[in-house]
This record gives sequence, C-alpha cells and structure tokens, in this order.
Amino acid sequence: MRHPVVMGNWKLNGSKEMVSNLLKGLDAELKGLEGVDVAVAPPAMYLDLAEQLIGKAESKIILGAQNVDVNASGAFTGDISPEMLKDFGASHIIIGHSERRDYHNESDEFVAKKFAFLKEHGLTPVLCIGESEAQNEAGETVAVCARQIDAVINTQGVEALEGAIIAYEPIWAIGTGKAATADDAQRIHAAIRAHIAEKSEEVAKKVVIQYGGSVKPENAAAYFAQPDIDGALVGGAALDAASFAAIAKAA
Ligand code: G2H
Repeated sequence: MRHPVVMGNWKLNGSKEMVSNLLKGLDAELKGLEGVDVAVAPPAMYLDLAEQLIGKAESKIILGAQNVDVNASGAFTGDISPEMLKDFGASHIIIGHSERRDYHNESDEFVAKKFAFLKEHGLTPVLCIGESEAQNEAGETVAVCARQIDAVINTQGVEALEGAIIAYEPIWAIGTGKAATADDAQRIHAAIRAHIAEKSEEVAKKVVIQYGGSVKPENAAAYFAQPDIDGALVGGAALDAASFAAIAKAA
C-alpha cells in the first residue's frame, strides 16, 4: 500500500556539467521503471537547469531541494522560500538533515516550523531524524527519533504527517560507510511507526519512512526487503547515475 521513494541528496556537490551528465544518465537508466518514486535534490543553484533537463527529457524524476526557510520574503539574506522552490518545480524538500542540525544549529522546533511552512505551500517535507553515535550507544535511539517527530505532531497534529516523508538517518551511518544492518534499521523503523500509531494508526500505516546512511547498490535490497522501510535517502551513491539507478531498481 505504501509506495517507496528513493531520493538522491546531492548535498554540496555539482557543476552545470555534472548536473547535466547525472540527470541524462539517470533518465536513460530509469526508463520504464515502475513502482518507485525517484527524486533528486540538487543544490538550489542548479534547480533551474535540473528543471529544464527533466522537462526536456519528459522524465519522471521528481525534483526536490535540500532546505527551505521559514519566511516567505523580505530581508532574509541567503534564504530560499517555498514559493521559490515551487517556481523551479521542486516538490520534495529535505528538512532537518543532521548536517543542518549540527552545522547550523537547527533545533527540533525550527525544523517543525519548516515542516509546517512546506505543508502550507503544498510541498512535501522529507523530515530527517536520527540519533548520534553516543545516543545510539546509550540506547536513546527511539527516544531521540520520537522527540524529533513529536516537534511536528505536538504543534501540527499527527495528520500533518500525511503525505510527508520521514527519513530515518542514524548520524553515525552518514557518509561513513558504516551502514546500520537491515535488521537494526527495521527495528527502529517499526518503533517509529509504532510511535506514530499511538496517535493515529491510519497515519502510521500510510507514512513513508525512508532509511538513509551509506545506502549503496550492494546493501539496498536488504533494506527494501524490510516491511517498514519504504525507500531510501541516498547521499554519496546518488552522485553516480548507475549506482543511484541500481538502488532505485532495488526498491
Ligand atoms: C545521509 C545520506 C543522504 P550518505 O546523509 O542523506 O548520505 O548516503 O552519503 O550516507
């Protein structure tokens, strides 16, 4: 009943040439692929080019972005609004990535505000959650994930999660090659779903929960075989068309 979503988070990588080659390569690799939504989040700078290339190829690739501000317009130097993202065809917007939480001090409350703002503008939030290595070792994983989700539920109601995507990304697995085992990831995904089900079983059943953190063509199928893992948020491996396409095909 849930449709898997495989999304590439390109982070701070790219050039016009790289965006063009990657999207052309992906379009060729993904022709005819059904049953999975495939999205990419280039740096905002390249959304215009990506939108043009996706349009020209009549590709089914969904365009996303890596961040959004909580203001619509005005004196907010360097920020990007939901309407600007929409203007370039981006619909799936990553918020709360641990790199933004860590390097830009984004709090659960601030991320929840972004979540609400995206929904208000008809965009799909991809809400990243996940624990640090120390929290993992202290057995706090589920509590941390629950707290991050509750920042949304407690301010917007559990129904706000309808149509949104949650990406569970254990911080210690990001870009480290140290991916969580499929069994461990499944256990946490099931606990996250159970936490949402305490408020609404209906929403819990429907919400897409991606796994993220060193997903590669070699380990993707094991994650996607788990009942509560609905696709992936992919970083490093999304920068190579063949690798990213192999992950999407495994979903
Ligand atoms: C986690 C992930 C993408 P990577 O940040 O969001 O990156 O696959 O490189 O671990």
